[in-house]
Amino acid sequence: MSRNLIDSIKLLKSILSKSEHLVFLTGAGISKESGIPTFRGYEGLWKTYDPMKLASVSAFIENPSLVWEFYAYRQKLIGECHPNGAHIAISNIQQQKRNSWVLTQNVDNLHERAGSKNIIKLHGNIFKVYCIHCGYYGNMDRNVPPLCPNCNNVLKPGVVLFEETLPQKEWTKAIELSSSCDLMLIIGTSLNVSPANTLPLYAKDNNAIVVEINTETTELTKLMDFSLQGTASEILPKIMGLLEN
Ligand code: BV8
Repeated sequence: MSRNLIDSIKLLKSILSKSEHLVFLTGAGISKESGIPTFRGYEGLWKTYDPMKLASVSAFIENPSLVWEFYAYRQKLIGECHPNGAHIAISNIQQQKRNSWVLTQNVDNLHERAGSKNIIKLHGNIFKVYCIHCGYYGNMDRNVPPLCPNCNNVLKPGVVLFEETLPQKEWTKAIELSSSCDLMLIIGTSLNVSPANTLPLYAKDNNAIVVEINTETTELTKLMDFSLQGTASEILPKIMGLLEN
């Protein structure tokens, strides 16, 4: 870890200790070191696949079997992965910052499995299914594509697809928390996808300190108070360490 990065992290010590309303905003990058591919950037899923053909509502209506091939592949892959040091560090920070929340764009449940509390899943859960015809919501079963037990239509993956609005309750809560936080740690997200990418703006509007932790710069790096360049599993345990000393 570079000297500059270590010094930047140290500057966060008093900010983190004083924070009373801490929010984590996470994306696919935090799960990369658990073996789950990101969407964009080097080796990203969208370099190989077209998201609008595999992860959008129109794609699901037009060709549900193709969408289910993609989601069954990701369910299998994610099912074999485990939380990494970054997920665990967030869970440990939350032990000391009881009023902190995790707003995640990820659908892999790794924050839950790392022991985090107060989690808002902005884009749903890949192990759930939903019926767009009758509203049935339940766990994925072995059949691909799964059929609705109520009306026998093909069920949709329990994730928010492109062209699909985010769950109202979760979205409203995410705006409320982002608008009232005093510190937002933004980890492993390209901030490409709306409306999740507007949450740092709500935090900034409330004069919160916003910190980006990413291996690259993003669309909003210029907006950040701190931009810590490195991997989440390297940086988050160091940030957790600030609370211990
Ligand atoms: C909505 C499904 C209203 C779940 C996902 C034109 C037509 C239609 C829609 C739109 C349009 N233009 C804009 C839109 C809106 C659209 C959108 O934002 N599109 C973008 C691509 C332009 N948004 C929507 O459709 C949303 N709904 O707006 O409803 C509406 C209604 C009708 C019509 C229009 C609008 C729904 C958004 C949710 C879509 N679902 N996935 C799944 O399969 O997972 S999005 C997908 O991207 C994932 O959910 C993912 O979470 C999300 C965001 O990506 P990131 O998490 O940021 O991941 P990414 O790979 O991009 O970046 C990883 C980062 O990590 C990188 O910066 C990398 O540098 C970094 N990194 C890598 N390794 C590490 C690391 N960092 C730290 N450590 C490491 N080791």
